[in-house]
Amino acid sequence: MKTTNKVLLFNPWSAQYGFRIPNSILQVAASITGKFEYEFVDGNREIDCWTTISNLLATGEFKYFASTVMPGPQLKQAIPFSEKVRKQFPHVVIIWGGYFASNQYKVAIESSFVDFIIDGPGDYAFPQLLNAIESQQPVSEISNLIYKEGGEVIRNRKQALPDYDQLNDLPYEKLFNRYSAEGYLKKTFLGRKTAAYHSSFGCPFTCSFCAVVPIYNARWKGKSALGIYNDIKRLKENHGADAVEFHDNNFFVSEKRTREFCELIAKENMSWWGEGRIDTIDKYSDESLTMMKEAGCKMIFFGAESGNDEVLAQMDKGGTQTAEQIKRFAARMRKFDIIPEYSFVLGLPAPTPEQVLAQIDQDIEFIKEIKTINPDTEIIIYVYSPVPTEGSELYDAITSAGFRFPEKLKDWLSPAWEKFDQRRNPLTPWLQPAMVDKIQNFETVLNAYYPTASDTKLTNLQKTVMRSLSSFRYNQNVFSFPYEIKLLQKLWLRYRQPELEGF
Ligand code: B12
Ligand code: SF4
Repeated sequence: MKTTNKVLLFNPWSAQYGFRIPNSILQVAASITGKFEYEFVDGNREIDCWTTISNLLATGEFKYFASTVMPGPQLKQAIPFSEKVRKQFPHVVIIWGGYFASNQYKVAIESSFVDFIIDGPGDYAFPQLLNAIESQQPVSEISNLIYKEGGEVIRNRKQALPDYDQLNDLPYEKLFNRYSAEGYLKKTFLGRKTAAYHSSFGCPFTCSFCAVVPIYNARWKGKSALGIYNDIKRLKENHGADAVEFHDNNFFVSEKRTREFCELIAKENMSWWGEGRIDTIDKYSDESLTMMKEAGCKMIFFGAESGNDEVLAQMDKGGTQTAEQIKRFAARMRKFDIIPEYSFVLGLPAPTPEQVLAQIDQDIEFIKEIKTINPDTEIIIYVYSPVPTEGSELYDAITSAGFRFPEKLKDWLSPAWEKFDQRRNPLTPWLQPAMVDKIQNFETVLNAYYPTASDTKLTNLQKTVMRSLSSFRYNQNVFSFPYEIKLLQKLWLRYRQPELEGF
């Protein structure tokens, strides 16, 4: 008999090149493996993605269109495709999950084309939802679920975080049968075939600007070191992976887990990268940092955020990070030859425009100081884009400064909101265009003066030319209209910009 309740798992387009293993839909697929039949569609790997989707749905075998949705570029396919599915295949149930869906759930569920939202981890909630629909049972008891009933938006309670080690194996083979593994294991500064892996839920901190907080409420749960190692070994042995990007929000929460992982991975001769907190890893012993270096850890991404202790206190609730520590830690990492990749968030609200600008200038000076302490430090600059953590001090500040999110799902498709998502040009009322220009021009000059070590395309000669061209501007703080630098960056195209590419 023909199956009619298959699930189409969709990863909307998110990157022009350097496609990553789509761990969100892969993990969701694992949750229904053996229970429901499914097919992957990865917008990054399709030439005519809508035709692929509509051809699959037209077979009549699919009852569910399930899409992961991050803010930014993914909305460009997630929104119009979901709308078209509703129009052309009205019997198909549309389910969204992922960071955009969970954080902007009101605007998404109020649209006429999203039936259910998985709020946070979908590992238990998704199969439960499908089972309930199939057996026509109520969904009111399913945790991590948002839906509409009688015109009212219902947000069910959140459940405890799943135990990563108890989840089904990730169905890599099924994904790689549809899309070649080669297209996902990409060349980076880490290795020739870099895999993307996600090994923990959430984060134990509550930074007031962060999108992880409203979803995980300061909870974190990691997979065991052995579990991570076994998966990575599988990717190495079966597909030749020689490096790993850890996509966890905070890979390094547990020093014990990191050390256990280092002991296991050291013999595999692989390079790896992950995201962590300065105040967490600064507590690691020298022995742990040595183990990490020897086990292949090349670079760590840190939210340095700001060089102002007051701003850090406002942003980093629950943390202990200070400006002094950020500087000291950059020097410490140099000793262990692990590159710190520091991200800064500039342009936070302040009572007057003068104060906003003064804060930007102070952060620029701080970044330059960090570069003097450890020139290898990679700097990533974001313009502050608020995430509504209702009740936080920062949320109150931004709403009283007049900031509002779009009221209709489709409004998120406007170019201005897309830029907002990419944290490049937020529509925040306290930031004047000249301030945004200053931040971006400084970044252009900085990137030219210190070309990023993770760029595998720029030659040493190109780097030297960039540095001499930008040296006057950098040293004299002359950042306006850096057209000559932009021209060169454009010429040597695809100059790597982690702030745009996501990493
Ligand atoms: C990989 C990644 C990317 C990749 C693309 C991913 C892809 N799918 O191909 C790239 C590098 C392109 C990317 C880009 C961006 N990203 Co991104 N990205 C991530 C990252 C690191 C991992 C995502 C992932 O694979 N997670 C692993 C899976 C297993 O976890 P998960 O997605 O949470 O999935 C679980 C649940 O959410 C749920 N679920 C998720 N999807 C679905 C779908 C269904 C149907 C169901 C039922 C359930 C479900 O169930 C899953 C299993 O429990 C996350 C952070 C993170 N740790 O998740 C940021 C993150 C999602 N990105 C973010 C952002 C903002 C961006 C950018 C838009 C901006 C930027 N500068 O970073 C850019 C856009 C760049 C561009 N191209 O212009 C933010 C979102 C913040 C927010 N406001 O909501 C995050 C949270 C990072 C952060 N902490 O700030 N990103
Ligand atoms: S430490 Fe990072 S992931 Fe955790 S709450 Fe802060 S910004 Fe978010």
